[in-house]
Amino acid sequence: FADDGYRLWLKYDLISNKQQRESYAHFTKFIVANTQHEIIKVATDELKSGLQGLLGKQVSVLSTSKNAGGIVLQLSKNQALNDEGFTIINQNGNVVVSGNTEKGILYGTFELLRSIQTGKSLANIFITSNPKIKLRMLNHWDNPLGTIERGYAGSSLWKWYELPENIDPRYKDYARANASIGINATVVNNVNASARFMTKEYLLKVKALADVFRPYGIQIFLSVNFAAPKILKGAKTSDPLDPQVRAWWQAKTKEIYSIIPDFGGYLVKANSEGEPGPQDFGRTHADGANMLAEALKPFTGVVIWRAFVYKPSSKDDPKGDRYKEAYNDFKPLDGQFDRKVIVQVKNGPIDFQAREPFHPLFGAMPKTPLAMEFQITQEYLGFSTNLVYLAPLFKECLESDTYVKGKGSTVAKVVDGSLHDYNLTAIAGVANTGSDRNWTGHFMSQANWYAFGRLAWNHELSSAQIADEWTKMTLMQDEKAVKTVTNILLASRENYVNFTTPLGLHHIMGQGIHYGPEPWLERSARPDWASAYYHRADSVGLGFDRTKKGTEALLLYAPEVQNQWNDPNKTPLPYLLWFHHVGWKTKLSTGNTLWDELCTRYYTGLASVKEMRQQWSSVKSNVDKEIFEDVAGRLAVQEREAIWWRDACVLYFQQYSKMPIPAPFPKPE
Ligand code: GCW
Repeated sequence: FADDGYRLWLKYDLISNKQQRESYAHFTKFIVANTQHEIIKVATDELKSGLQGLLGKQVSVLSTSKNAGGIVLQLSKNQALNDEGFTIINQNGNVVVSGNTEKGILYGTFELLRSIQTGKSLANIFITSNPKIKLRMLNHWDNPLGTIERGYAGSSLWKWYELPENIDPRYKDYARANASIGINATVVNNVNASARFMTKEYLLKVKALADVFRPYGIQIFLSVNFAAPKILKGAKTSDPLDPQVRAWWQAKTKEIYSIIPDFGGYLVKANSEGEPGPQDFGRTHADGANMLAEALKPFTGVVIWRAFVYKPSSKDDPKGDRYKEAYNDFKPLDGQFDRKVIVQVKNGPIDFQAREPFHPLFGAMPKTPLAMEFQITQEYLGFSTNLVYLAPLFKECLESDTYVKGKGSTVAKVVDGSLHDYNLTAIAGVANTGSDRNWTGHFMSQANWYAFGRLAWNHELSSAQIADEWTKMTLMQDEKAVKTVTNILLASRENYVNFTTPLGLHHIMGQGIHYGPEPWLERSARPDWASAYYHRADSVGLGFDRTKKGTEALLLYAPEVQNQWNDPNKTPLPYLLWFHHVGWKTKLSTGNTLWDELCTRYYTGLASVKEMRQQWSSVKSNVDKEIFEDVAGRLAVQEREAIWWRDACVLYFQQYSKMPIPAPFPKPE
């Protein structure tokens, strides 16, 4: 039947190769599982329906068996496993999936299905796997009225007005998809939070979702509006040091746990972009976070406090730079946060650009657990008309070396707690899901949801492996076609960087909407984006000097990192204009002048989109018609947009460089 993308990577279509099917049949004569437990029950159901689809056979579920040739789901006491880890081994002729907890078994079951979906042999299967990070979460920026901030895949999945009575079956499919990639927590409402989510009316709706997610090992969190006590008329103020306010949060938290006993905790955006926060009362972020931690003390929940803060900087301050603001606000608070607090930091210092250096807070707060916040939704990466596979972006940040405890002090090690012995560890992805039939708008963006989950579980997986898995599970098995699709995926992010913000340009997109080019923004700039803030083009050159001569943002990093980026002649080209104002005629390592290289990137970026279109055409016969046409159509839009970006940026910057577009490139139309 026509595939509309709804089933994501959990497609379970019949494996076409008969021999392969039979090799699996050998190990799937029965399933042994204790289906009394709700988590084991959903694992078993998934396994049954997966095998039914993939192998075309109905497998019965037994409570015990002495025979060989089946799949056994069992609890273990294995010291090599953490709470959610699992092993899959071939033992006495059975494929045995074990975990020390039911959740471990659930994740192991999905891994087993993935092994079959990607054509791996079960004969000598031997897998031990532990998640490296404790809380692997999605952050939904979903509003109570059904819109999604920066969402490009329709409206919210959550139908608040129908809840709690009506349970959309899609909630369960959402939970299945997340569990299959190890996501174990979700924040269902926007960080620009409505206080409404703290009312009993809404808590009952949230509970209905929590009940659907629980058997899939997913905990619910809520974003809170810091001014909720006052807004909901529970107190005269929302000052975190006011006893009435503290009592309000304590009572509210108690109420939440009486409704949702395994509630995960609070996510807070405070004193950022106009949201209320402790600084409104002369208090610090630590005062605010610690007050909520106190309210959560009797319970298991935690406070996740976001570090995404910046304020309008004065046009006249030559050192003013948004790059430094979160660092300046939070670094001095290291050591002051309650043990229940995690500070959540975006991957880069500005805002989810197509390429950013890692955030200088990573490694700078050894006494505070820091969570990673990635954005899966493509706010600055072409919404859902551009094909951009994000695993390379995520990996680039995770693998960056902070050097704070010598070489090898990667961002990943900060986030997984191994560098500074953080106990609480978390990673969040701003979700790209919505009510579109295929969940993510652009069909290929499903790969980004998938990749986020896989990397949250194990940041050591490669972008290529994840792309390969996803493609095989979601699109096709044919080796050649798989190769073509994974090539498209793997090149896509660099292509996007090239035709939008090459060489370390950033934040030159349309104001407000964050779509398309608007490098001329400074002419109408918001005060906080002031003074040609981000590209700083002038008659001399291009780029933002963040060295000692400039805003000094570079000084926030360890000396080894500064050394990598201090000297414009040595700075890797992808980061060049992040840190330096480079003369138009300066020769780069490519042999081109800055101007010629800039043009080359914009032109070749466009050429690479044309190439992606050709590559996609070549797999037409391997892809379901509906999906093929949809992706092909979006790639055509992407080409139009790449022309738009190229022409806008080349012509705009040419006013400053006053140099001709180099041969052999034609003039923009
Ligand atoms: O990226 C920016 C977005 C805002 C968002 C903010 C944030 C939720 O443009 O829409 O608000 O970041 O992360 O808080």
